[in-house]
Amino acid sequence: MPIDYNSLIPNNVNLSDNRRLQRALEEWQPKFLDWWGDMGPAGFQAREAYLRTAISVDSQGWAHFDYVKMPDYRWGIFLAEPEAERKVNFGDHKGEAAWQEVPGEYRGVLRRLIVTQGDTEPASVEQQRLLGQTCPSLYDMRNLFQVNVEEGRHLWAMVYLLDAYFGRDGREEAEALLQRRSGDDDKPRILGAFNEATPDWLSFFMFTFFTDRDGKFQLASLAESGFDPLSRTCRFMLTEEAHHMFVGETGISRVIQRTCEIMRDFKTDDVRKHGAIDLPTLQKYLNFHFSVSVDLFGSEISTNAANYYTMGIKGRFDETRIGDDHKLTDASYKVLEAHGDGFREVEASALTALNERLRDDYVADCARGVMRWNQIIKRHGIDFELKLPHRAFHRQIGQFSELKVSPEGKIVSQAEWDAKHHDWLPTEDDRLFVISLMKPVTEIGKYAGWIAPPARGINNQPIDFEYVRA
Ligand code: BYC
Repeated sequence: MPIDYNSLIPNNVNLSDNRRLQRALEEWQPKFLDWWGDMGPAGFQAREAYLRTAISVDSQGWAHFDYVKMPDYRWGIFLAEPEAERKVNFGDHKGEAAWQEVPGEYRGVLRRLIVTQGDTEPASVEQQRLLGQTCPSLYDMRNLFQVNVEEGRHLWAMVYLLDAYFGRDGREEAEALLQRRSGDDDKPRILGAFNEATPDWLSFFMFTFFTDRDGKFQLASLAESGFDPLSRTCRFMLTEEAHHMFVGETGISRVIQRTCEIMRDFKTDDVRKHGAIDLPTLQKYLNFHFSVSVDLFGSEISTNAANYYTMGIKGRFDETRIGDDHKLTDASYKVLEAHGDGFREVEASALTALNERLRDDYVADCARGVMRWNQIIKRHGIDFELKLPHRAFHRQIGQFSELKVSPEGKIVSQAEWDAKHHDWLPTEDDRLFVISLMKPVTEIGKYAGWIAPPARGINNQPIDFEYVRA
């Protein structure tokens, strides 16, 4: 079904046929716009940015590029096309027709998952709110705004599900999504990583690489859901998520590129005095963002995760491509546990180990990106390798949160942690240095000195295109 752009809320869900839902969303819309005005990109609401908007949800050319002021962005409700005869593909209900309504007994659990997912979207916009003011180029500023408006749309996606399927409770949750605030002591966002600050562009690129990638894996698992509207919503969200991870991966690639050029040209490791970010500092930022993002997968052993699966609500990554019984009642899965001053693998029930399995998929995906970053370093003939820290390093969630663990995976004493953690995580000095580089560069075609220009522009435009108009 095509997207209806004539109604107040663009949609491909026949909103005009459902007056109750339409009214609920139209009441929420001005509150969303107020929130966007207060918490969206600060200082740039009146500027025209070259943004893409969905015009159709099929794989061919759903994106349309044009200049738009962010408050005029056509946020709407877009679900991937339904799959004919779709089934519940895992858990106790495997083989039944996928649900078009919420099964009464799973209502609370489903609502909670949708709220948790929904909460991350406005949180990230809040975290990135001030970054436009220190952008390294108009190209980067445009990418930031693209990410921001799409996170806003992902919030719309979850609010649609809450309003359409959860009645009054859903409406209350939709309001609450606009009331919590990232980092707020009294009403913080739900998940840890979404209360961390994103004060500079290095953090932003790391966030879009590592934390948006959690989004990829969580959305992919929810896209397997037996609750079909959730599945279709997440499938379309995933197409937008890909660009966010591209921003992160290429952003860090460009930082590395510039650092390596300076190391090579000036024959020095001390690139800070040339206004670039040294590789050890990049490693520390990587350690930080990886560790807060692996926390987002929850505990290694989780009855919540087992229940979501058995209920048919949240599957595994690529569930339908896995060749097993999709019930997992008798299956096992290897998880790590602390042993001596290191770790060992033990067999756990595959159902309760589902968070860990998804984390494994995630870590492997991160490792591929880090390998591509290392190729840039290698091409410059530099002997340095970025590494993912051990998954038990710097954890706040799960069994490893009790331990102090080095990036190499050695369990260390509190005293050793205190002595070494400034080599492993960004120090106040590192953060101040990175922030000192964050001077806005807004001349067309110019790029800050700490980051290389991109290889190509957006939508085949040149890199000196006016991505955001003055
Ligand atoms: N911080 O059984 P456990 C994205 C809580 S990112 C704080 O271990 P479970 C995006 C947990 O809630 C994707 N609390 O975990 C990216 C539970 O609380 P209760 C977001 C945490 O439930 C960038 C307790 O600890 N989507 O889209 O199996 C920009 C024990 O729970 C954390 C989703 O997360 C944490 N890190 O799994 C924009 C998908 N971890 O029950 C957007 C939906 C756990 O004791 N969410 N807890 O009160 C889920 O699937 C699950 O809620 C989780 C946790 C995977 C997060």
